[in-house]
Amino acid sequence: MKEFFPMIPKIRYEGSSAKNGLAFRYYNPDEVIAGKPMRDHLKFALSYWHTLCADGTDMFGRGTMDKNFSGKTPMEIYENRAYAAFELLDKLNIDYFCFHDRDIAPEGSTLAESNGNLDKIAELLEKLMKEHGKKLLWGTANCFNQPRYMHGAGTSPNADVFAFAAAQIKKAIEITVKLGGKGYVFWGGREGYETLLNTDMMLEQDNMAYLMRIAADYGRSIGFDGDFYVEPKPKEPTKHQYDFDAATVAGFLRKYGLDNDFKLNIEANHATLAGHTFQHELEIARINGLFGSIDANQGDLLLGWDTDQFPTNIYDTTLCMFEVLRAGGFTNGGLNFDAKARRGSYTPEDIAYSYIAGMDSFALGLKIADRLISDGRLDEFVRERYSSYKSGIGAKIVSKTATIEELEKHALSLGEITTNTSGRQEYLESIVNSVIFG
Ligand code: XLS
Ligand code: NI
Ligand code: NI
Repeated sequence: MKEFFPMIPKIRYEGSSAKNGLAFRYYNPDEVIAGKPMRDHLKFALSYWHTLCADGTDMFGRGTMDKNFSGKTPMEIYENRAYAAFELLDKLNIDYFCFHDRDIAPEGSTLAESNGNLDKIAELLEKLMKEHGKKLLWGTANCFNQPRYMHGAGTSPNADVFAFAAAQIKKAIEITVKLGGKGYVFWGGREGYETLLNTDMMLEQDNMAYLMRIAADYGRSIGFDGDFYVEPKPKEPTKHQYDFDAATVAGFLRKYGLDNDFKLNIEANHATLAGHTFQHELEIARINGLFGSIDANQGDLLLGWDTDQFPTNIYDTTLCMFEVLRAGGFTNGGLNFDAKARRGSYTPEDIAYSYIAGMDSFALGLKIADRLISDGRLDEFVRERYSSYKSGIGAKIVSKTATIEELEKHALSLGEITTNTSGRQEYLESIVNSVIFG
């Protein structure tokens, strides 16, 4: 079989002092951390769109990378992408991948033709998955690129566009199920608005929820037993995306009774665009019983858009894995690198360097998060901070038995409250540093 990346060897773990750039320094897949091999904690996935399709095009310039893999016809290009994807999965030692329908097969001139193309490539992917022992983490439909979706898909003012999106999603769910995917993602695409002057927000949100309902019901009817996910994002491409952040989506799912089928897919770069930390979004998901999957990347706060860079910030990966461990780990979800090498990092080797950087950063994050938990000082501090709720009036508040009159009586008996306890933020931050750096 043709090798597309002769310059990338099989990447192996060589330890933290390795000078070889094409080696893992921290990701040692079989090393057991907190009772589980690293590969099962981290469940890394390759994103098909960034890795096999995105060619470096940005608002100011055309592509810098060739992602046609010497294909001469559209079908040949996409077939070659499939072979290239599995070569990378093997070489990078990644077990999972994720795709949009239009990443894996070319869009035809009719829906039927597009579906036919998808069927052909899905056959090929199924064969390659068996041969290479790889799994699909999740699938999704690209309902934002084609001009018909200029005003949204499920939230389009045009009912024909809604129907088209429903049909596209139905097919994408079928392909996901055929390939054994355990997740199906709804990322809003253009589901939002540019101006309220032309927008019926209530109708748009009701329609979106209905689309999600019938899609989930259809998925269940054909045997999908995984999780549907919503991926929050506050803006871009629209000024206001309806799936603004984890808390907004939690409210939406509950309002429409979708919270049994849907969980959240939290993306780091979307968290910071929403003005939150990555950890905040993960914690909101966890405490609402909606922790599902993660799009692992990072933004550049100075650029301020969804740059989808490979994650290299160890504080962020540490606090992310801290939340993942607290949530009891992934079930159907995993860490999908919704990330691309920068436009200037245009050579094939850069694909390997960037995945290595991301995987090593999360491996380190996992190790440090495990140490933070066994160190115990952070948890102990938080426990102690709320200890007034363990007994007396506090215990009555927690058990929801304290009446407002009783609380008043208690308050009157206090005189003035003259003592509080320090939050010790800087002390806690220095503990994190000492656990990271030893
Ligand atoms: C775009 C999103 C997208 C989803 C999948 O900002 O991150 O790539 O992850 O549609
Ligand atoms: Ni994403
Ligand atoms: Ni994104």
